[in-house]
Amino acid sequence: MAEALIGLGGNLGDVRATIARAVVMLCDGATVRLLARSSDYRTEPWGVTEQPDFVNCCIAVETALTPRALLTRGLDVERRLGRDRMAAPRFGPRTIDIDLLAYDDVAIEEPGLTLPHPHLFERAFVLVPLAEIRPDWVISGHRLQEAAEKADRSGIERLDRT
Ligand code: PH2
Ligand code: MG
Ligand code: MG
Repeated sequence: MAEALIGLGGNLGDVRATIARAVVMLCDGATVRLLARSSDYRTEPWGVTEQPDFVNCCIAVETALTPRALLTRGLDVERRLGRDRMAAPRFGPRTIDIDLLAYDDVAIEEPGLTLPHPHLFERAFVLVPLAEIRPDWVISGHRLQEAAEKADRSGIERLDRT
């Protein structure tokens, strides 16, 4: 069994409800088991700033799937929740985005799958929820708690439970 960190986010529709459904669909309890789930956060859009705010969260899972199979499961859940990759520009609005962020201490560079996620440390909307659930996890020599403290947290607001 491996442990993986997954980021979820979106900014179209009822995102908190969509994220909740995505977590259930990802974690079947057999090959993927939910270990921890962060709070939801309202986050200012990064990359393309002229779009609605996002909601982001992160989960930690225990899994028997390979990194590639876990990625494929995430893409499949995105599709089943109505995400149309053809319709959306890069960094643009989306109903749901599911990103595989880390998988044990595996390093992979393949088409469509880079681990750890290459832009993790640039993105407070990923670091802050990750540090909430896995403060002591070390990625590329950085403890997540310290990385989150260094990140620019302006525009990141923790949301109360629904
Ligand atoms: N995802 C993007 C682009 N910009 N900004 C925030 N705040 N949250 C995201 O999840 C996000 C983003 C593309 O994946
Ligand atoms: Mg993303
Ligand atoms: Mg993605």
